Amino acid sequence: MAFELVIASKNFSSWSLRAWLALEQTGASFAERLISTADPDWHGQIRRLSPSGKVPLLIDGGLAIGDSLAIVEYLNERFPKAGLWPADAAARAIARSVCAEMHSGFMALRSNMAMDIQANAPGKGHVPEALADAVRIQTIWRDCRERFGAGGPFLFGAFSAADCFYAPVVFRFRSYGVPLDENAKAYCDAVVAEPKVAKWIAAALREPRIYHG
Ligand SMILES: N[C@@H](CCC(=O)N[C@@H](CS)C(=O)NCC(=O)O)C(=O)O
Repeated sequence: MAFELVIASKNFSSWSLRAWLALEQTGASFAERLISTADPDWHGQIRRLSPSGKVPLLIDGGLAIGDSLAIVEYLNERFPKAGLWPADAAARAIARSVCAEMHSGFMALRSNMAMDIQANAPGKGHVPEALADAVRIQTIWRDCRERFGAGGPFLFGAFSAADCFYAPVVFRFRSYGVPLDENAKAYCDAVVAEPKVAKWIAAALREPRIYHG
């Protein structure tokens, strides 16, 4: 049976993006169920579908898996050849570490510079704490690229779960004009040009820019 992925609006839902990119990377066919943040009842719609009250939610037959990181791990087990995690053990450990850091951290960046792909608001949210998160993220990117990135333009060379996890940050940096070093600029360019990511951006740009809080 094909997968179903429940997500929220592509312009705004950063956690949805992470799981969607990972699922696309597997090459599996899936149905997408998008709950629009333009619907005043979108929170209710999600709560009625998802035990955690959050998206993304991956449905695989009778199994409903919540949380982007758990979804990535499940997909990696189902599709070990999809390259979600790097093949090299050291690279894989660091990839998991930087995904976990994204998953549990960078609260200042997340709250002051929410993902909004359509936004063009340089300077918005540039509070010191959020800019400090941006500096740490650029250090992570530089370190991954230098140590593990020889095989391609992404954090671990080929596109991996780490890029799924940091793609929303790329959009935040672009929307809010965060100052970037040369390595980060090149990485951001590579991410937005990646075909799966470009497909998501095109869909996000077609959406109404409405978010009922
Ligand atoms: N830790 C979760 C976070 C999921 C999350 O916060 N999702 C937001 C959308 S980006 C959500 O479902 N919000 C619904 C609501 O707050 O009602 C994950 O990694 O998937």
